[in-house]
Formats: sequence, C-alpha cells, structure tokens
Amino acid sequence: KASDLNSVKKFINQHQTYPSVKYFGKEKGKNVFIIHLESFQQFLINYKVNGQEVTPNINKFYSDQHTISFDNFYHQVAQGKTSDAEMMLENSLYGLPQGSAMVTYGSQNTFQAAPAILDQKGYSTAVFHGDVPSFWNRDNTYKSWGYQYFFDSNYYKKKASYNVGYGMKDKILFRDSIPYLEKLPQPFYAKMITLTNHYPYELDKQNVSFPALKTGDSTVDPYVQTAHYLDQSFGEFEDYLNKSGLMKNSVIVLYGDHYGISNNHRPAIAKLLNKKSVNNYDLANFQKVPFMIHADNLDGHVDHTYGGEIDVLPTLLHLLGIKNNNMIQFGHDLLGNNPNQIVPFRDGDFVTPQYTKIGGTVYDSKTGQDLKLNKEQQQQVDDIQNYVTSDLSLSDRVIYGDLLRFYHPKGFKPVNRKDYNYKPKNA
Ligand code: GP9
Ligand code: MN
Repeated sequence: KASDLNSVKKFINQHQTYPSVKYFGKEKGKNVFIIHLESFQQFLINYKVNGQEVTPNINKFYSDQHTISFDNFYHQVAQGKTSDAEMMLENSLYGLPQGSAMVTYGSQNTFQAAPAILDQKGYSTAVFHGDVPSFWNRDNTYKSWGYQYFFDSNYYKKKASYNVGYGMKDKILFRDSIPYLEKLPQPFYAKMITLTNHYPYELDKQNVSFPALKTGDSTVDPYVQTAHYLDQSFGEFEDYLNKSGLMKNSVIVLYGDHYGISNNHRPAIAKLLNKKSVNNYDLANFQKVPFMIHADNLDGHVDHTYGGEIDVLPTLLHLLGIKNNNMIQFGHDLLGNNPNQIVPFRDGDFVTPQYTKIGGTVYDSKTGQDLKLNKEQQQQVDDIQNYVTSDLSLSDRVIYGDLLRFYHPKGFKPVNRKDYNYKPKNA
C-alpha cells in the first residue's frame, strides 16, 4: 500500500544527517569507478606472509596522499553475498534476511538507484564483469537500476586460458574492458566486479606468485594467493588509469563485498590473527572490509568513522554534489556532519564506536571487553537496537511491498526497463 511509505519516510527524515561543506560537491562532474574487490577483507591491508605484503598495490593506494580510507567499515551482507553488496551500494537499501533481493525482486520492483540518478545528471553508466549475465539476475536487475551498459562475459574474447574458477580472470577483465571504457562518454559511472578472489581461491600455476598460508585449513590457505593476484590486477589497471589520465579526472572507490573466510574457520582465523582463540568480538572485527575513496583533490587520511555498505551511496552522491534528502536511502554520508555511526548487521546485531553487540553479548568496541551493562548503558543499547530493528525492517518493507513505485522524488524520472538491452550485437 502507498500509505506504508509514510512510516519509511518518517523514519528516514528523523535520522537524516547533513553533508559537510568541506566535501559536498568536491568531486562534482568527475568520472566514478566502483572497483568491487571480491571477498576482500580489511585484514589483508598491510598483512604479510613470510615478510611479504599480500597486497602491495592496494596497500599503497590505501595510504596514498589522495585516498580517504575507512578502517571501521563493515560488510553487511547475508545470503545474497555479492548481490546484497550491490543492492546496498547502488540503492542504499539492505539485502533481505533470506535469499537475494536481486534474484527475487530485481526484475519487477521499482528502484531509484545510483545509475539512474547519475544518468539523469548527464553520466553514462556501465558494469564490467566476467561472468554470465544471468548470475544473481544481474541482466534484469541492472535494467531496473537504469544501467545503460552491462559488459558481461559475452562481450569478452574467450580463451580457455582466460578463465579460472567462476569466470574470467581479473587481469583479463581489466585489460579487455579498456576498449569499452574508452568508448564511454565522460563523465561515466563504471563498476568493475572482480571474480578471481572467490572461494575456492583457485589460480592457474602460471599466476601463482605468492606463498599459501599454513593454517592447515585448506579453504583458508590459498586465500592470500588469489588476493595477491587481485592486487596485481588492480596494479595493472592503476597503470592504465595513470597513463590515460583517468586517475586525475575520476573518483576511484575500492571496496570489499564480504568476507572470504567465513566464521566457520575459527582455528584458522585465530592463527591468521596470531591469537590463541577468537571470540564473537574478534569475528565481528574480522567482518571489516575496505572502503577507500581516491580523488586527486582529496587530502588522504585514514578515517575512523564507523559505517558499512549501506552508507556508500549517500557518501558518494554528496561528494558529487547531489543531495539525497528527497530519496529513500537508509545509509548516511560517512563524510557528512554527525553520521550516526550505527552499523546494523543483517541478523539484527550491530557495531557502533562504543558497542559491539553480537548474539546476546555486548562488547566494548574499543577494548573487546564483555560489558556488564549499567542502567544507562542498557538504555543506550536498547535505543540502538530499536534503530537497527526499524532500519532493517523498513528497508525490507520497501522491497517486499515495492514501495518505491509510489514514491516520486522531484526531478527524478522513473526508469523504464524496456529502454535497455544488453545483448551484444553479434551474439
Ligand atoms: C558471480 C560473483 C560471485 O558473478 O559475483 O558472487 P558471490 O558468490 O560472491 O555472491
Ligand atoms: Mn562476492
């Protein structure tokens, strides 16, 4: 029902935060790259194996003088994994408690997603990915989101040696996307979804150039080898960005979509972190993923603001000088004034700068201490919990009820799926 929208609007208005003068519009009109680092966790940043950095290029980028890097940024996905991450990044709507919203609702629902918003500001928009178009129902969902182009595996030259695991190797993806990229009118919004650093972390012999871990857990040990390969791929793409001049007139966002090593691998995680054992607090920390924003005119630093994937779109829109206060978005600008710094997980647990609540236990986010809450703390935790529960359930209501079809933000033209066709001409 259209009236269901009222409680959503009310909640969003109540929790509205404001962009900062310093960052609003700072990157107006620039190209945007969203580089999706598959299964890439924050712990990899500056992590060493036998004294050797796993991801030297990404480490450099993390500390670059023009990169703002977040070190308290969490993935918030559930069963929909990559698709949940995409849903959050493009819409600032949560994935669903079960299944994948892209699969179940991507073909029918009305969305007011990043590509449509940016298209209407004069951007061209494209996704580059080396898997078949139907995976996660991308081919239909991207139409609902208003992507002009989707360069899926059908757009790339195929060779047996180009593939490993799920699909095209990341180095090939970056290299062979360049001709398409160069035809995109600027400014563009381009998302590149990598793939090689995906479970089971397979790599062909010629590309193995890093030692495996030695935790004894065969699911975990090769993770750093494919992460190293992903890092090399990114390094090669950086070379292109520098040579072509795109590094200068683009905002480059790097993010990790979700864990590569699930919480079922406690002993291996303990070894990785050099601990005797890990508790739920350690595991929550282990769910951190990178989020970095690079642009030539930014003063680089590590930003300790707490946030998650739901917050990326408001942050990015504000950098581009686009206000989101007339949109239904559940996240908050992490560079804005007083972001609420509550990071809901899909199961209703959460992290804030003070509290990390996992299951029935509340930990001190700074020390990891299991807190015996006094009355005042209990009240704070209850208030946060109420926010988290409403946030998640109202977002779900938007998706289950297809509520955006009743919402007509001023200046936004509804997307017509029929306007898009991703089939290559010669296929
Ligand atoms: C497939 C890829 C993997 O195209 O994006 O999705 P995941 O298994 O990580 O959800
Ligand atoms: Mn993924």
